[in-house]
Amino acid sequence: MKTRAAVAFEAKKPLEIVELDLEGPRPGEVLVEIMATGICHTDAYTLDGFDSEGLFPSVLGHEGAGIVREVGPGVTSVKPGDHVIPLYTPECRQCKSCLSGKTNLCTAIRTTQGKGLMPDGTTRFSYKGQPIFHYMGCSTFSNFTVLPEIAVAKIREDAPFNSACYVGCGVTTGVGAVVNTAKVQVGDTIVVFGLGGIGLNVLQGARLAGASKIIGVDINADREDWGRRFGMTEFINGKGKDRATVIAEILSLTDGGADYTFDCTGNTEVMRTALEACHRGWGTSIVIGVAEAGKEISTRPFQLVTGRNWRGTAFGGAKGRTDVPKIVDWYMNGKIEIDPMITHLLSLEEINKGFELMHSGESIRSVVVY
Ligand code: NAD
Ligand code: AHE
Ligand code: ZN
Repeated sequence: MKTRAAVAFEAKKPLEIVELDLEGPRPGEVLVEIMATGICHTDAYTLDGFDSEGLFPSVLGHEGAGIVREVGPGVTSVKPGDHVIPLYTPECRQCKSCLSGKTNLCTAIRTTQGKGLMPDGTTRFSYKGQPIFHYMGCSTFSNFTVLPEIAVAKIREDAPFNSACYVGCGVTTGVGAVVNTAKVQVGDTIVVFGLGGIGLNVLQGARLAGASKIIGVDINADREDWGRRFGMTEFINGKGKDRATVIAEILSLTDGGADYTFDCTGNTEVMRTALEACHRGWGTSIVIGVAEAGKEISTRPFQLVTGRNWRGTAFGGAKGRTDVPKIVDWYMNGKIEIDPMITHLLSLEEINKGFELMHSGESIRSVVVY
């Protein structure tokens, strides 16, 4: 079949809207009509050439929601007509990682996914006879896409696609980092660095968990109002401030350091600040931001010797097929908010504008509606 898609032909170039050829689902795969997709900073990072796994030409996008239109042989867990969210972190429930009960990082198809291929080592997309790579196993910047069955979460049918798509990455990553990874408890103090599409969801996760002090740090002053809207109690404008100054402000606000800090910037200097702003003896810093290829984190080992913990999280520690439908329920029941963070609705033809709005700091989340 044919599908309209925004293709990343080259790094650092705008996406091009073209008609691609798309092969139907093979055994264990499903064809999904994507109804809406968010634009996450990770898409921009890959498009900008910062991803060590970045491949071109490819169909980016990993924050979608849609409807199953066809299933391949052997598919039993979903059927045509089901509403689903694609999962860049699948859940096979059979691999060593899934069975461990210790991680959400299913490894069943990670190798081929990182090479832009379906589990059988081939692509379903092509343009003028040339293969086009998949991205994060999702490729939601195409109106139709093919996914492994283990990489879709079935969701309730009354959830609007324009909002539900954000659960495919940003909402789950931010809220999940608080409730699954950090397991923030009532009364804990937390600091969020970077109040964008992910950071605001960390804030609302902390509010949900009953954190007593919720500090936000950003270099964009406009983010103060945004932060307060989602539970932030104090704001630090980090623009022009060195590490020692930001840490001193946090230590003074938290009686010696935070219980949990979260990096939602991808900046390795900020990651260090986030670790060192943790309380001596027990504070834990959680890396959510994705750093550019080649970047490394550093700190004095004494920071760890004296009891600070450095951790990371992908997809908020959520097990996709199990947890994503629950997070959609949380939204539908009013336990968490999504709609106010979706600042721009765009057509596929306007998708490059979504990247510009992100880079200029004007948007929280842009959603492309097909
Ligand atoms: P975004 O562009 O919406 O937000 C980034 C925010 O960080 C902005 O408000 C920006 O002003 C702020 N910022 C930038 N530099 C800063 C600095 N030095 N100090 C303080 N604030 C600073 O991006 P997003 O979509 O929220 O994504 C945030 C990061 O999380 C990205 O690195 C993205 O790749 C990553 N991410 C990781 C996961 C995961 O599973 N680990 C999932 C989604 C996104
Ligand atoms: N491909 C990059 C790493 C990118 C990365 O860390 N991705 C996160 C999700 S970001 C979503 O917006 C993730 O899930 N990581 C775990 C995984 O298995 O990819 C690189 O550095 O090579
Ligand atoms: Zn993302």
